[in-house]
Amino acid sequence: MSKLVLLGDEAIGQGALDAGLSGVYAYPGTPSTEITEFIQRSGEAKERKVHSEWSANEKTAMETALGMSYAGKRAMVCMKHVGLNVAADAFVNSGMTGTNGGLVVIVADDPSMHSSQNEQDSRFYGKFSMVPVLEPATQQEAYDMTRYGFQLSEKYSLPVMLRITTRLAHSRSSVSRSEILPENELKLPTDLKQFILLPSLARKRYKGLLSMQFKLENEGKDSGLNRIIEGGDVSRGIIACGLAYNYYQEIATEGNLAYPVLKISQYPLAPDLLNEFVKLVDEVVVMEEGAPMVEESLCGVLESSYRIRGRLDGTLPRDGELNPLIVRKALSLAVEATREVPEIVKNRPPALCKGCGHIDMYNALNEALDVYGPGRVFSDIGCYTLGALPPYNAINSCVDMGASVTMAKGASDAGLRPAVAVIGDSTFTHSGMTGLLDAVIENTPLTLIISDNSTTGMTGGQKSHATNRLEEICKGIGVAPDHIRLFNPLRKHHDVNREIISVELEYEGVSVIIAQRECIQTARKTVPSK
Ligand SMILES: Cc1ncc(C[n+]2csc(CCOP(=O)(O)OP(=O)(O)O)c2C)c(N)n1
Ligand code: SF4
Repeated sequence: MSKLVLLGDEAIGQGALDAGLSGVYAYPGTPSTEITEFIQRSGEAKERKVHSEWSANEKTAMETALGMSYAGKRAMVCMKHVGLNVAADAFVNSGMTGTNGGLVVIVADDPSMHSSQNEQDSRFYGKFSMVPVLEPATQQEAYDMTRYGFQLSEKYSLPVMLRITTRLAHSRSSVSRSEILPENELKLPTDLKQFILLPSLARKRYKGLLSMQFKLENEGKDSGLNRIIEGGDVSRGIIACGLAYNYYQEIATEGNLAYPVLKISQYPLAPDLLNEFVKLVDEVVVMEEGAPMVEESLCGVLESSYRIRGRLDGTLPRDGELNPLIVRKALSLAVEATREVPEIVKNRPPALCKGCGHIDMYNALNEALDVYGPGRVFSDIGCYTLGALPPYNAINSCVDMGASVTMAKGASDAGLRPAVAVIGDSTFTHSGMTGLLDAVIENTPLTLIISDNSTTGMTGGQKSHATNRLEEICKGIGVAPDHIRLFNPLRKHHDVNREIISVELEYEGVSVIIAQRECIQTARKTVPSK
């Protein structure tokens, strides 16, 4: 079969298509976005009519994929790590229902928080849901493990998580393709009660899930994804998980290191494999991206005198992503001086694009709030979060998608007047609408500004479910039509816009202001070239 040069994300997209995928469901989020975009661009996917529209959020994506699996077809869900918090209810319970057609859940973690609020490690979700987790070290493995993930899912009728991290997602390497598998036929589950988690049925399913764990541990050995690679220097052994194996390989080749290695790419881990490995060596260094999950589990298993080095004892930093330099230091190897980062590259904080509508919205809001003093604007996640930076200094919170509306409601309940929420259009349909319903039910005094640029700007301009629907949605939720106000955030309308905000800030109920102007980046792309 052919060879391609692919990003880790693209390798997953191609791997899924070649494994007989029928549908991908996703909400954009760095570093996972390019998987779905790859499938959306693929001619083969179009020809086969593989479903690939964006979902409203990660929970709806996870549930829809579970529905496709119920109908016997192979489905994939893609999200960034914090998206798994949103999808967690569906994800954990999909371990309980099990699957019919193969179901692979791709979760892209972001250690070092290049573009995220935290660096949570998704392997923990796999562990407490008791579903298998795969962790590729290279783009080729990303391709192969996506395919294997569908096989494993269909063998055990369980969802399988594939966890990647930023560097693997966003770097390229050559990938050899395997033969293309046909999609599954539509086929209902043999047990039509399988997906009904009534307590009496759920208890049985849970026992089944528990009883599978030993077999799943052995799968990691049988598949060869967890394996011991012998080495002559047993003074130390390396346990390398996922991408960390790639980093270790790089410096081991350079430095002629001969430590035995336990390569880990599949969870749950078999305790006997860990025991077999630690017996071979005097001490182990555990290298893993994210949290010290394997390291902590070893600490509970091995004799207290055994030396385990890793993120917990400071051999590797406790936070942030790994890289070959960090791995060298951990193994006490000489570190060559690296080149200074040029001044022009340093200190380039992100900024709103010149001419962005969010700027004019914030200028009007800041002026309207002048009379009340600072500290009353709850915001959300998107390009508009950059309103936190000078010269705007316009917002006071950014916690998780949707939290602007609900935090403003809580502060209003506490007596803060005025309480303002600022949210983007895509974030509003992702998880702001339910918070607005809470406010409407109690007629909580708050002003919600939806800064509507008709796109999902921050992740590269994907379609927004909100486009041309916001007014009707807000009416449908029950906001009084007189207090749904629209304006165009342009400098020439500044005084009118500020006045609209000032009036609504005084209203003792729910008001929504829709500041509507298309993102200049997407507008530029849609202007026909001459
Ligand atoms: C749960 C979750 N999913 C996805 C993301 C990634 N993400 C950050 S901002 C954003 C889109 C924001 O779009 P919108 O609200 O329209 O604001 P804009 O960037 O267009 O101003 C997304 C998808 C995230 N941070 N959290
Ligand atoms: S990408 Fe669009 S929404 Fe984001 S800052 Fe630039 S113009 Fe504004």
